Amino acid sequence: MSEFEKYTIDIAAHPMLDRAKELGFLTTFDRAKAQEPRCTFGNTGICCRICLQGPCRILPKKPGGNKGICGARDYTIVARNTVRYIAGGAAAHSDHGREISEALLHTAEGHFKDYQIADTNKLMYVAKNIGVETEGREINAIAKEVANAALDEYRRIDENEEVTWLKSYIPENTLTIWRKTTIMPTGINLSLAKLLHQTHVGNDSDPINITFGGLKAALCDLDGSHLATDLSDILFGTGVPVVTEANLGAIKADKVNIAVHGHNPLLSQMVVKAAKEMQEEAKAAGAAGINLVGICCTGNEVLMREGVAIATNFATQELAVLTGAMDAMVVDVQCIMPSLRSVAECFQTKIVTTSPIMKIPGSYHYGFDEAHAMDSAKEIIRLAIDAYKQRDQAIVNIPNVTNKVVAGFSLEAMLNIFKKVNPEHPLRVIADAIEAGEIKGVAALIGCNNRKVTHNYNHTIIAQELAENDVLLLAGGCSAQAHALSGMMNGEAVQKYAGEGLKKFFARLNAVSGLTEDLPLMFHMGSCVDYSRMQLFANLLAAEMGLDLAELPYAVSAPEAMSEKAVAIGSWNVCCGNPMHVGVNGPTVGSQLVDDVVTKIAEDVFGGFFFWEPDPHKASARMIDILKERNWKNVMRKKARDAKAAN
Ligand code: MSK
Repeated sequence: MSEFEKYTIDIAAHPMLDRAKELGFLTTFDRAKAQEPRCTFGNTGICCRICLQGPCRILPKKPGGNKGICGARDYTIVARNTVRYIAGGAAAHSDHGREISEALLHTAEGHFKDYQIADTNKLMYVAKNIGVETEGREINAIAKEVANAALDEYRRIDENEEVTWLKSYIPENTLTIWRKTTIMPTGINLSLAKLLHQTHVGNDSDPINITFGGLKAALCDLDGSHLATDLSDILFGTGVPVVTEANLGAIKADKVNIAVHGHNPLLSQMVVKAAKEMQEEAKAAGAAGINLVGICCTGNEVLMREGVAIATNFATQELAVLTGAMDAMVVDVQCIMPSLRSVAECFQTKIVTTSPIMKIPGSYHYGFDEAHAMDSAKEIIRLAIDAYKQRDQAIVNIPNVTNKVVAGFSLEAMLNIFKKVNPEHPLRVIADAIEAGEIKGVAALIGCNNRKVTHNYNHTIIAQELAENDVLLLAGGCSAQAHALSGMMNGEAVQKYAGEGLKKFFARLNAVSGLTEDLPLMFHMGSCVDYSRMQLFANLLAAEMGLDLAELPYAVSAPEAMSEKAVAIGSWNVCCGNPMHVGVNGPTVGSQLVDDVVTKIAEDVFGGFFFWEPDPHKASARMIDILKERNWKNVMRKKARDAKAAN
């Protein structure tokens, strides 16, 4: 039994934490401990830091202490803090989408010679969806117009013109609710700038108005994510089922190891391509070749499209370096710990930052140039090969832990499997299973790791209990990686954890899927921008079942939510009508009023709502109850309709 069991349930992490202790390196787990006890003001969102007079805290027992210096009440402070999280998250996702849009435009114009349009079917699908003419036109002309339409989402300043992507993917009745509540975004940049203006000191103090401004920004997150997913598929291909492995054992002692980490696939895809061409250079340096592994959502991107193995997820990124066998960690944007540089100093590892907006003091910065992407990728790989030459093999210590992973389930890949059962109406396969009571519904498992809970524990318990109760699972982001690391993303896990109904459902699909492996316990749909795939899945399933999104037996869980992006993602899920579980304290708990709005009133308005539940057993039980209740209501509605028709 490891002394680190309270930190993480990942058995590969335990020996690495032992090693950190021996080396005197304080990991993120130690740093989290050092932060205890947490400031209750900050922890509940009632600390205001938006002007230089602060920080102001809500101190109800002191005369005048129930308001900030400017007079802002708890509800104003909590609402402002929460929506500023959303603005940060939506800016990150959307800017990622903008970079992909620019890359598609430059590729179509012939300026980015190393990129090509990999999926013309997806291009045609997206073009038709957003109203771009395809008939008789050249591929590059269509791609250019699609890329410009995506960039218009950012450029638009006319407040009467709505964003295109949401309009083309979201059911009309949901759009109507968004319009009535004035949260339908116009331009992404405009909406985010307006929200920061709205929450400036001395501006909006109405918590409801602020919250709805935040929801508009959350929909910008969905819009930017959706176009990022679409355009990445066009540029790099749409995921198809792949079989690979996960956990630190995917790092190989005899190879030049390179981890790709972050979110944006523009660089990592090129590293994958370059690595294939540079195996001989690695061999000339004495290695058996180049081995790529992924961390966080860049890892998910190259897993989906290229079958690259997963090394680990967010909380344990430092541990990949502690193996002593990581020669380079190439990072792009978001979720990259600044501490990576300090741990890398203990070894030969090069931490290579590549984005002008993500540098770590003391690490190696290589400005990635998309116009010469292949050359850039090759230079970065050469750095790793040089580092390998300096590696001390005597100190390499790679935990012998890997698990089989069956992943790569873009929505298109899933539909292709369902089409083998029902070619005309592929999602009828799921609808029939729900209506027959074989499965209770669908749950999307998403989000990060959060040091306030034991690493990967909540993810695992919730997934296992939902599966045992016949809930079909989708997974993405670091949540998907948690399941991959612990061996829950393969066919064997279905036998081990699924209830009888879910087993029967998978058995029918396995009989026709044509895959070399049985389907896994959950469909890994990609990175955190790819949660847009999950929402599209929900939209199509609701249409197939003749339901509104708010009636669909579909729920979402982020058991270890951490980032600002997670706040934005949770918020757009609520706007879409989805029950949204969060396994850590919500940012609104400091104000009863704002908390009631997002956990109760939201359901009356959108059909979706947040619920905070740190106990994973209670969380899965509540999700199952929600799915059962939605199913029961749907049966009652149908009975009422049938009775009316019979009269
Ligand atoms: S990487 S946002 S820790 S899912 Fe997308 Fe993981 Fe959350 Fe980052």
